[in-house]
Amino acid sequence: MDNMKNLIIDSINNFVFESKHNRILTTDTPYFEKPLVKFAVARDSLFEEYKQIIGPFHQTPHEAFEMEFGEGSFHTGTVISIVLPVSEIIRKSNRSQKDFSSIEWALLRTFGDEFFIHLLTEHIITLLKQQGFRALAPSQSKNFKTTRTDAGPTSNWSERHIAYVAGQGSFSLNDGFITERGMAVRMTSIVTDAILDADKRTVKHHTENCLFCSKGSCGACIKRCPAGAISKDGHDKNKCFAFVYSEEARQRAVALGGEYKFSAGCGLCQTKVPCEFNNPRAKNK
Ligand code: B12
Repeated sequence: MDNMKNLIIDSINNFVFESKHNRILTTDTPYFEKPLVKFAVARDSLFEEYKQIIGPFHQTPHEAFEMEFGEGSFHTGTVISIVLPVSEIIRKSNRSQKDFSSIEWALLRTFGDEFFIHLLTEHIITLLKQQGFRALAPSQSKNFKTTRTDAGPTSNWSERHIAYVAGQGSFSLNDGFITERGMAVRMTSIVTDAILDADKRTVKHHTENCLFCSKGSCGACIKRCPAGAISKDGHDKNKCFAFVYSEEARQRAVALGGEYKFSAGCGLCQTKVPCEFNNPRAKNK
């Protein structure tokens, strides 16, 4: 199935390079650069373990597929994890920010994270259908939910946990996921009944790529957070949520042409930090 994998990877790359929707209209700045695409076996036991680690509501690929296509429709298959690195121009624009996201980062939130990623997953699902397979992007499906728990908002399909299974990297002190292209990335995933070879996990511990968690050094993201939501003890999701989705941030998104419900993002903890655009632990491996 190597040909099939190559077809999927090429198709994702081409869409990111060529789509006019991967551009800020007024400046032609791309939202995303060359993606990282990795594959996980849908029956990987970690997906079941997430019912303990995250909560029983977190779907396995099997459950997500059957919610979409009906009971008994899934036997085996693959989860495709797609990491989209935020473009250098947008990352740089956010580096100089101290109190809230740059204009470019705010536009990325509505038009990159939401509209473009939706178009990209639709494109790949259509490709898989043309090849005789069924597929869905659980984060875009009607069954996707984010609920409030005491620890903060939590969804029933966590892209970072999916990326972890596929070997894309690890979590960090601030919860952000550090890939080989750093933390200033967005991610999405597709579950399919196509059987494709899986990638190997690159880390032994779920916070291995973070300098603070693995070596006790750094902690740069603590100082970058304008909401005081990050400390040596980790990330306070409720404080982060209150800041990222404040009325002020939502109105700022609208004033810039974005959507109220998506707000203006923040991402200060993902920029001007050693893990912004690469894995700071890569050289030590
Ligand atoms: C709800 C949500 C939020 C909430 C809560 C965030 C959170 N940490 O859960 C709020 C509103 C606060 C938020 C804020 C932001 N978000 Co948000 N958000 C989501 C969403 C929709 C779901 C996340 C979720 O429910 N995760 C599940 C919970 C359980 O994850 P967790 O608490 O981080 O998990 C911890 C434990 O599980 C633990 N763990 C414990 N034991 C073990 C053992 C193993 C083996 C493993 C693997 C893990 C593990 O590891 C984690 C770290 O401590 C995702 C999209 C998606 N569908 O995934 C985007 C997403 C996480 N957000 C994203 C972004 C970019 C942001 C912001 C920067 C805002 C912005 N767009 O500018 C901020 C930054 C927050 C931060 N530092 O993490 C990106 C993250 C990219 C990255 N590199 O990490 C995502 C993936 C969106 C995307 N499509 O790319 N977000």
